[in-house]
Amino acid sequence: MKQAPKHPVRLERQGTIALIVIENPPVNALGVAVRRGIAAALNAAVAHDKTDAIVIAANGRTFPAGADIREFDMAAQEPSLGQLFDLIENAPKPVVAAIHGTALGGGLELAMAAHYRIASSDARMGLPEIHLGLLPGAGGTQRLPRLIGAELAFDMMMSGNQLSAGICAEIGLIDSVTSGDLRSEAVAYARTLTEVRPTALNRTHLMDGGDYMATVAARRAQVKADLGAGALAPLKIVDCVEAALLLPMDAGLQLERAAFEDCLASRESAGLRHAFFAERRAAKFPEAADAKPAKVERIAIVGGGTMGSGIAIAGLQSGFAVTLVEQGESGVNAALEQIGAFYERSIAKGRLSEAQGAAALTHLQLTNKLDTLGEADLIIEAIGEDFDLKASILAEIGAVAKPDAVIATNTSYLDLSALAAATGRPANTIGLHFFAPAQVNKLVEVGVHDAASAQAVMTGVGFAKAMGKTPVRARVHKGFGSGYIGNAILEAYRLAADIMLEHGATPAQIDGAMRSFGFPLGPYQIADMSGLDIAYARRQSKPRDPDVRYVEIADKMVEQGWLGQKTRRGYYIYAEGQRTGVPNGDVLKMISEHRAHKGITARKFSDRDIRDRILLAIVNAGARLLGEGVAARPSDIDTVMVHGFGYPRSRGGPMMDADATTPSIIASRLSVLAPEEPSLWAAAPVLTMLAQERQKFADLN
Ligand code: 3H9
Repeated sequence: MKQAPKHPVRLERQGTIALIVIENPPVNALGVAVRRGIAAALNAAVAHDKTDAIVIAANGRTFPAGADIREFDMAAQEPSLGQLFDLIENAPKPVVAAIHGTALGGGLELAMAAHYRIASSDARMGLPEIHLGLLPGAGGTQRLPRLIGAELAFDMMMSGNQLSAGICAEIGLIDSVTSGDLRSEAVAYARTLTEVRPTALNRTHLMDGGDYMATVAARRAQVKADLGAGALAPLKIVDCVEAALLLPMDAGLQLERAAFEDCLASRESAGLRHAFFAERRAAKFPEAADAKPAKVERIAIVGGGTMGSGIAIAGLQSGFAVTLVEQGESGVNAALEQIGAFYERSIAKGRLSEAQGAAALTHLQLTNKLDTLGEADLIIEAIGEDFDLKASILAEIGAVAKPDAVIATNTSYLDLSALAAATGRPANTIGLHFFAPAQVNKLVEVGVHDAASAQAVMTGVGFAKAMGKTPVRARVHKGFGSGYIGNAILEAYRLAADIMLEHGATPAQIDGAMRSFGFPLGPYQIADMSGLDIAYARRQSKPRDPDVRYVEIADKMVEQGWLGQKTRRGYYIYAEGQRTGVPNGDVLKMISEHRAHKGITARKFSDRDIRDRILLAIVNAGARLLGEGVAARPSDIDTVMVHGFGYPRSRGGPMMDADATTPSIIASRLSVLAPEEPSLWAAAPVLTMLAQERQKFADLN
């Protein structure tokens, strides 16, 4: 963990104005040293008889982006943010917050405790605590409704969205916006101030709650209906706003403090905070020590199907020039239709203006000529999963790409080393495995093989980050055939589920059990959505491991032409145009015939049995990937499962969940299941090691 600078706050003077400058890179988080520094500087500034007013500003990227989240798991140290903000609010001389970058969470609460606020025109403000399972706990829930009214305060706190400086000025959250030099404008503004503006704390009267009580009741009902009674932070936000309307400030602050502590102690917040840091940790690749990302301006994508078009859209949306190569005129037209449909939808929904949509499309070049690839800095092959076809296209790409271009394949399970060799320049070739829909899903597995150069890997990482994606390193291993991290785990997940189908559970029961755990969809709903033929082709393309049990049910369905939603018949039957179906009785009949044929007697599985077996298989597969060096850290697996497969983010991920149970209990529960299917449930060596050493997966992060 990085150490905060020893003196992260400086006090300067510009005539009669005292300037308190925070400098705690990278985001000026309000850790203990910063809080102490601000308090000391403020006291000194107030004590100085030549001080007329005080400006609080920050150096570097941003005004504080919040409390230091890393401190939440440590013992509290004074002054707390609440104590510091009381000090600011009660200062006898006017205090101005000078905001640039992103004033978030505790950073915005700091600004609200000041008497006046001025911001750069490109600054953004928000209270994103809800994304961490928290609420603004340093006065935000009390000061914000008093400044902008309960309705808008709810919107900001419930969504966690950032608002532009212009909008903040319109709604009364800040006093002034400048496109000039913020620091000098703030000092000039401070010189005009003659008095401390009464702030929330100074108010003796209560806020008039009468008009707002219906709003509060409606918000509470809405949260319960949308999220259920277990949605701690949203419900507590409603309680706090209600308190802001009905109680004096001090009582409201006390209630907020207790509500914040409750949220902080919740499993949900621990999971969300873990997910936040896991994503950032995942983006740290060891190759960064040896190389920096090369500049990427033009990307090219070969293959304009759903995946290729999705990557093209993601590229356009992030400001890259994009060449999309498809075969023949019909391929080009189909890709254009998909991309055009995205922009039409986005414009219709008001997410983009017509001008923005049209401007993005001017950076798209659609062609059927491979020789256009010579201009691209990064070329992504995104055709179907057929090794020979991919190898021959990659060879053609290798022949025309410019010498320093990076070539990437979007394969999800084919042999990356062999595909890289096919380009004739394996050092420049990596895997970039996007997840559908690529224009939305943030996950990209960066496939690393023995011959790949650090430069190529880092260029892939830099490109993924520039698209706002979360890159996760996945090293190919011997016998690579099940995919990188995500698909390898999904394979274990499905096998655990299929074994239960053979033994008496139904697809709907398994799907329901996994939904009740928090997955948005169960495994058979996903199979129907993806198309059963895709996984079938993958199974057919590789030799079967004789040590791994094979369940033929899905193969039999494909042979019947039941491919899922695309044929309106899969594990479920779908009415025309519907995406949710009813259980397919023919599949249930097929499963029971299959069971009889194999001589298996059906037994009952409770929802808990189902979840246990699947979750144990997932954790064990994750542990195996760690042992094989495919995944670098347990938290990378968590990131992949949360983004790629809808593992509930509020649980952090499967490896964090396993730590909560403890690896030794996981190992002993696995030992009960292992005889049924050792390939799935015999504890992986890493798990056994952790159990023996009484360690946790987190120790390997
Ligand atoms: C809060 O304020 C509670 C209060 O209401 C009440 C308290 C009592 N703390 O994201 P990036 C690190 S809760 C510690 O890659 P970007 C981050 O881990 C907080 N560290 O950059 C990373 O470290 P590393 C409410 C933090 O430009 C580095 O900074 N605030 C914090 O893509 C760069 O981060 C939030 O939830 C933090 N608060 O995005 C805001 N924030 O270099 C959370 C960041 O070692 N932060 N780091 O990997 C963000 O949303 C983004 O970081 C931000 C910059 C938009 C600011």
